[in-house]
Amino acid sequence: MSEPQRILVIHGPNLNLLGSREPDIYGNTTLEEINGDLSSAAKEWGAEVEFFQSNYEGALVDRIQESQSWADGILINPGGLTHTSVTLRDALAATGLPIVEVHLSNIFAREEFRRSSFVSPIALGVVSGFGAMGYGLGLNALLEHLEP
Ligand code: CA2
Repeated sequence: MSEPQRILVIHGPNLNLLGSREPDIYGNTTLEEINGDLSSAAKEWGAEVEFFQSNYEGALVDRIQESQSWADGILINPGGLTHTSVTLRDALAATGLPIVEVHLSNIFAREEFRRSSFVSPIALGVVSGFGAMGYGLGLNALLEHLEP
């Protein structure tokens, strides 16, 4: 049997607030529930997932850099840093790992400033607008890419 694929799941700034505010935009599911569902799906698909959430850009960069030594891919919702951070994009690109970008909301159907992403050009693909379900879709796509 082949080794399990190891995936780092990164949640950017403010995503720790999920389920408590703005349910009309981001839904009622908490981050804990999203991680729980992803853990179950990963188990079913024979993969291993590790989670990291931070409100600090530097902490996210450190975790991404460190993952290069063990991870096979990264699933990330960069939160607001999606639209602002060259630093986060550089860290992701430097790993050389396949990246899947996830957004709960459809960023293309919202304010103008949300319609561009620094991460998308270096991502394998983007899932945007399907709420919490998007994380499972993104993980599935990432694992299929790693082991078709
Ligand atoms: O749709 C997404 O997943 C976003 O990445 C979420 C970010 C936003 O800045 C992006 O444009 C799109 C915001 C994350 C903050 O999440 C909150 C959740 C609950 C209450 C307040 C903020």
